[in-house]
Amino acid sequence: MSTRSFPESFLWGTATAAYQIEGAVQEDGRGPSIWDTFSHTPGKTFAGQTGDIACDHYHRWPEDIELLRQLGAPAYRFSIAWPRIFPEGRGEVNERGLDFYDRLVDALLEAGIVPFVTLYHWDLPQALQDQGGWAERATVEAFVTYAETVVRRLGDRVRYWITHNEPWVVAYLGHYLGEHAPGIRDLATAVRVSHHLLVSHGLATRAIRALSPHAQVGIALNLSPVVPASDSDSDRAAAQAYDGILNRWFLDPLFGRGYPRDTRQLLARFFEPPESDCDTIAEPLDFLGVNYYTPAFVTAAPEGSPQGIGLRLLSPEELRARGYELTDMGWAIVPDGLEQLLVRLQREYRPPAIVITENGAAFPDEPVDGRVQDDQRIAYLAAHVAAVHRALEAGVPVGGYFVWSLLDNFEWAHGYSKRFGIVYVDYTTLARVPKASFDWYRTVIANRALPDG
Ligand code: IFM
Repeated sequence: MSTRSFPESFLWGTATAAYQIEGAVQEDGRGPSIWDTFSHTPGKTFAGQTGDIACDHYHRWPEDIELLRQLGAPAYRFSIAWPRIFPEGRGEVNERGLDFYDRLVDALLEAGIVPFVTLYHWDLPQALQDQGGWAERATVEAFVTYAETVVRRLGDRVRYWITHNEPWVVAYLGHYLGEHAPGIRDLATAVRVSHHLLVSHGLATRAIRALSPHAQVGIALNLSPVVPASDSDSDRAAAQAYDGILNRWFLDPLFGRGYPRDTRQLLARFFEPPESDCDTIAEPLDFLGVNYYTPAFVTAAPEGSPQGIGLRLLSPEELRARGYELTDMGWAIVPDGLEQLLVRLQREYRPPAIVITENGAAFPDEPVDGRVQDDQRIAYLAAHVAAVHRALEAGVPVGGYFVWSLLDNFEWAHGYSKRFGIVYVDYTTLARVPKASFDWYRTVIANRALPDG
């Protein structure tokens, strides 16, 4: 009997997102999204790759549900493509788009799998971007209408809703660093966008509850412990500033404290969010979704650095020089960071429940004789699940853990060059090959425990 067992109610799962797996971008009335535009713009993604076909999940979903059934995980997290539901972002509903998710939800339930539905995983309808996108308050209203439309259709069967995935990434990679769609590079826009995302979260949460009183609503934040690169005052101040931008800017208003004062001051010359919106943002959460991959290692840097506010993140070379093992993304592998993060969240915010909505790693997997022996991923996942277990023992209310990702998929600007899946996808044939980590995870789920050792 393992000493690291998990409660029977613990929700094990895997996660995916619409644009990363679906393909079929022109099918059944789907409109274009900002990721179609961005990925088709030369120079934006690895080798010009796009999500046009991706894993072809739009056609192969029965096969993917069969994989989920074999895995035995009680839950599955996926996202809905807004442009399938509203091809123009608002206005006329595309019933065929809703039908797709309706069938998917029914099939999941038939397989005994609990759906966790993310409403916004980055594929804004291009028509809304043409009107200013998330920088415009009108997009908030369009999002709420979209959320209501989806909940009206699926809310009788879907209980768990995630409004947004990683609003920091949407704001900063999409609107400040320009590495994600829509490719804007303007800090003021990024801060404004972060505020609109949070307001839309609060309003959508209210709307979901009004339509579906049994709903459990959360948001998935990308959170990391922030580690100063040295003990110097300047590095420690930079780490404090970055913690404000990455973590507290989102957590504080969600948990009813308003925006953190230090970060507000730091960003005031770019955008000052109206305090009057803070009550809306603070609509109580049923659970906090945590996406964790790696800590952020921060050093002070002159004004005009990539982060624009006197700091920068350490590069993969610098991390390697410090002895960290890295994933294929160049991210340091630090499982203790997850435990620290969870303990901090519990101590400082007391969320009613936490769900690890994403955790996983990219490694350069290749099949050998039809088998993908991804031992590095197994080690990564085992160490992070162990960290979750330690947090549970310390009293953190973690209710679930979702591996990112079920399938190798379109890793945004990296295209198909980074493989996060526990199932290998051959992009020539679109064949799925469960990796060794799939078998490992299946055993953990079946035993509700990590093997000893
Ligand atoms: O693939 C992404 C996902 O869409 C959001 N969270 C991080 C993952 C890995 O980069």
